[in-house]
Amino acid sequence: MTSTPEALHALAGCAHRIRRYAVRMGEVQGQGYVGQALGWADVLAVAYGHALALKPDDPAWEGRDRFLLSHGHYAIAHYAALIEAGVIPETELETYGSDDSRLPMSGMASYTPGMEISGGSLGQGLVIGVGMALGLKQKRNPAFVYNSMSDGELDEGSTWEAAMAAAHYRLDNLICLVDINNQQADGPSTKVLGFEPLADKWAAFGWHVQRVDGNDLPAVLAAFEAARSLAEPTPRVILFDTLMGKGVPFLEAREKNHFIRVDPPEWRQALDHLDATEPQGAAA
Ligand SMILES: Cc1ncc(C[n+]2csc(CCOP(=O)(O)OP(=O)(O)O)c2C)c(N)n1
Ligand SMILES: [Mg+2]
Repeated sequence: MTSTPEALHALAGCAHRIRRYAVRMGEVQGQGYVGQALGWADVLAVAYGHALALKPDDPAWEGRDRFLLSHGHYAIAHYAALIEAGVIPETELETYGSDDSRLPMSGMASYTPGMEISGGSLGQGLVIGVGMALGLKQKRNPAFVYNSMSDGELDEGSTWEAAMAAAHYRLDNLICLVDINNQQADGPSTKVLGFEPLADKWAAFGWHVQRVDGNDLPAVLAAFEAARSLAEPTPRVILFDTLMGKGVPFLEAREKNHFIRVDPPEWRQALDHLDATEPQGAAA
């Protein structure tokens, strides 16, 4: 896909619907990790609306690209993307977080089609991703492994052990996507444990690095394309600077967005804000 106006318009529609599905799941439970979903929606739109090889009717298809949700608390964002991709029916979002639902509050591989790993304990995705990427290479399977992770997971030693191993094994089929929203449960990520200069750190670990605005769709699309087409035998990381709550002004303005609990009418207001800026023809 080239970044034609039509292609970008289609991706903007994907991102809009992903945001809407996430807010509706927040409304179902009255709370949730909705700010992350709004901030990460543009990256998910490019992943699920363009980059990933998958068969919605056969989520376990051997040739699929693997998308690992390392930050399991972003489940709401991932469910929204799986609905957009046609893996999960839209009506199922009404069950979000309830007993017997396939959509529990944290990502669980055994519950949800299209969920490759169980999350919750942060810093595990890249470790698993290294093993998967190595295994795919040994089987001569050309699929990519995408590890989706948060900036809080940069504080985990396991992330950097895995980064070192990925470069050692020359895993050019591994693409790590990091959400730099500069937020954690305990405050701004850079105040919890400083990680800059982040691009230099990944480069020093032997990775091909890009850092882009994760809410700028053309930039996100270009970064995915560059990561996929690179000829060098190195793993690739894309550092995305994002804004939590993106698209809903009263959420964007909140200082703490790690876990959102708002009054019932505010979920409707959030949907109204999204719809007011909806790309034409993007309605679900
Ligand atoms: C190994 C581990 N340590 C601590 C936690 C508790 N915890 C849950 S979410 C979170 C914040 C992590 O930062 P990030 O994912 O960047 O937060 P967000 O951007 O979603 O606000 C923490 C510390 C955990 N889930 N796993
Ligand atoms: Mg964060």
